[in-house]
Amino acid sequence: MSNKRNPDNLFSQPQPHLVDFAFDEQVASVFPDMIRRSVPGYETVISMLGVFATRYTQPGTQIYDLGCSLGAATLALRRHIPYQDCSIVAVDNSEAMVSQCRLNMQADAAPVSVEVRCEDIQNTVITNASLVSLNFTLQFIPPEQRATLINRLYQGMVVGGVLVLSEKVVFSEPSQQALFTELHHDFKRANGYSDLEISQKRQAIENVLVPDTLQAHQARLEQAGFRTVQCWFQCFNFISLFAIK
Ligand code: GEK
Repeated sequence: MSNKRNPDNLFSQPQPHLVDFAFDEQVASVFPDMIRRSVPGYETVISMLGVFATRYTQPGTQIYDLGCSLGAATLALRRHIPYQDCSIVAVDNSEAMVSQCRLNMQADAAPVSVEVRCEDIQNTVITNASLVSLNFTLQFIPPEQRATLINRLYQGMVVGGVLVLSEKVVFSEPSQQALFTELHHDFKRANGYSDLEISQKRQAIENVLVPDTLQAHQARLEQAGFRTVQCWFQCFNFISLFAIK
């Protein structure tokens, strides 16, 4: 991964006509800085994907990183897959993300092959998968289409395979929701974002990133047929689950 870390100041100036957030060229160029300063625990989740890869990938299978952005999760997986006959399919529907992700994969020397595809993950055919990563991506899929996607992932996985699902979540109890939102904003403030940046980003993303509750995620995974569903990580309103077929 390139060490270049352009600072995210996309929302630092007042924007009278805020448009919905999009993963365009501008966002791709500041993305590593943006996601680390915005998602509490992001680095931990990325590095633990390597631990899941070591334990759960199986020889001769495929590994999918759905919503790969610049490939941080892809690289964590790639560097820890113990079998050289595995291959990774990394998918994102943002052209700007995919072109930089391809360069990041070329610059990395790990032996497992990676195909980076520009497509909607809802159209990605999943077969012979021992590990699927949805690292902060399902939250961008329209809520009514999420169960269909999770069911399809389950169908395309081998027995014993793992789905790692990381998400921003909401809480059904209003005071809990308010408290975790405040703590998340405190985290962003501590990372140098101003109140203006926090509020403009919040407005721009609210129609685009639609979080579910932890319980809704667990129920959806269980309904798809996963035999073990565990929440292994939480930092404020960000969680990660793993589900074994
Ligand atoms: C990481 N996993 O660094 N099809 C394909 N890609 C999509 C779709 C879709 N329907 N919807 C959104 N995306 C990464 C971080 S970021 C999370 C993932 C965030 C892509 C979108 O283009 C973006 O690159 C990614 O999902 C979400 O571990 O920005 O909060």
